[in-house]
Amino acid sequence: MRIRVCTAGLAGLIATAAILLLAGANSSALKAQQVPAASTEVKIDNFSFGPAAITVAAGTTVTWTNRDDIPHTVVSDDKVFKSKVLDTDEKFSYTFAKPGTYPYFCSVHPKMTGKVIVQ
Ligand SMILES: [Cu+2]
Repeated sequence: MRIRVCTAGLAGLIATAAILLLAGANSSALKAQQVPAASTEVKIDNFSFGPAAITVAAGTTVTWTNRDDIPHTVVSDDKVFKSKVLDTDEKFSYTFAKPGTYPYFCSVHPKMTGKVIVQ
């Protein structure tokens, strides 16, 4: 599952790069436009967040999906975001507007930790 997500993210980056290259010398107008809102996924499986640490651009929406057969939560150390208890296949999303480092954990299993770095 992690590989599929990473591949999708890479494909998006390649597509973006290709568009910028195709735009050529007159790319300034294109660059002035905002890139569509990005999103990325974190899987919760086997009592861990995968990837445990991700780096995203400001404005990115991160979606956590519980692939475990155990309930988990996604709770920011600094109380920036807090999911309800996620049962199997339930999701939680949060959009990171501001740059910073956002450590988080599972309140059911506090040894489960991860972080989102927003640039
Ligand atoms: Cu948990």
